[in-house]
Amino acid sequence: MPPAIRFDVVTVFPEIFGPVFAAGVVGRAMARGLVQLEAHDLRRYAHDRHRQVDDVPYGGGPGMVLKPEPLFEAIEEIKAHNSGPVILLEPWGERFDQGLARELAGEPGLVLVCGRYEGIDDRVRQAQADREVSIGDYVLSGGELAAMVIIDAVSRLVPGVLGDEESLAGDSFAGDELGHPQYTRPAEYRGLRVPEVLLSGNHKEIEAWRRAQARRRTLARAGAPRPER
Ligand code: 9D3
Repeated sequence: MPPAIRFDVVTVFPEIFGPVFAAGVVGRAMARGLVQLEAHDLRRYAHDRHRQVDDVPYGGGPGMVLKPEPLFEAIEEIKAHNSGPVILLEPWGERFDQGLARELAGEPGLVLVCGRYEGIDDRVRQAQADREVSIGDYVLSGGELAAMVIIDAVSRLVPGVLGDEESLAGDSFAGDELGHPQYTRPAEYRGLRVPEVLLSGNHKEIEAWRRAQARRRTLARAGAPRPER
C-alpha cells in the first residue's frame, strides 16, 4: 500500500525528526505506512569537502545564508518522487492555520524546506518554491520546528490516521466551536467537584451543558483560531 501522504524535509538537522514522531498518533500512522516521512540532510548535497551549506550574505551584514546549490539539488532530487508542493518555512510566509492544514492534507505529499541562520538564498524561492509558510509571529531559530508542526497537523487530517478514539469529530463542537471542559474520575479531588450534570447520565442535558461551555470558551477567546470549522 503506498502512503496516503509523503513528507520530504530538507534540513541541516535531519536527526531531530525521528524521535519527535516516534510516539503518538502520527508515529503510529508512520509505522502503519499511512504517512511517510524522510528527512534529508542538506549537507549531503554540499559541493565541497567541508560540506559547507551556508555562506556570507552579499551586501554584507551579520550571519550566514543557506547557499543555493545544495538546496536546488536536494529539492530537484526529491521532486522526482514527491509530486506535492515545495513549501519554504519562512518567518514572513503565509500563516499556517487549520484551513491550510486541511488544504495541504489533500496533497499526495509535501516538500518542506527548513531555513537556518539568516535565511535562504532568495533564488531558491524564485525557482523552486510553490509557497512560503510561517507558523506564527514569533522568532524561531530555524524552520525545523515549523515543519514538525505542519507534519503533525496535516497528518492527523489524513483519512485513517486517527483511530475511533481520537476521531476528527472531537476536534470541533457542533462543527464550529472550541471544545468544552473535560473531566475524568474522581468526581471530587481536593475539594474540586466535577459538574453535577456530567454525573447525571442525562445525555440531553450533558449535550446542552457542553454546548454552552464551548460557546463560552469560544467567546472568551474571540479571535483565537478555531479548529475544524
Ligand atoms: C534574526 C533574523 N531575522 C532578521 C530580521 C530574520 C529571521 C530569519 C530566520 C528570523 C527567524 C529565522 C528563523 N525562523 C524560521 O526559519 C521560521 C519561522 C519563525 O521564525 N517563526 C514562525 N514560523 C517560522 S517558519 C520558519
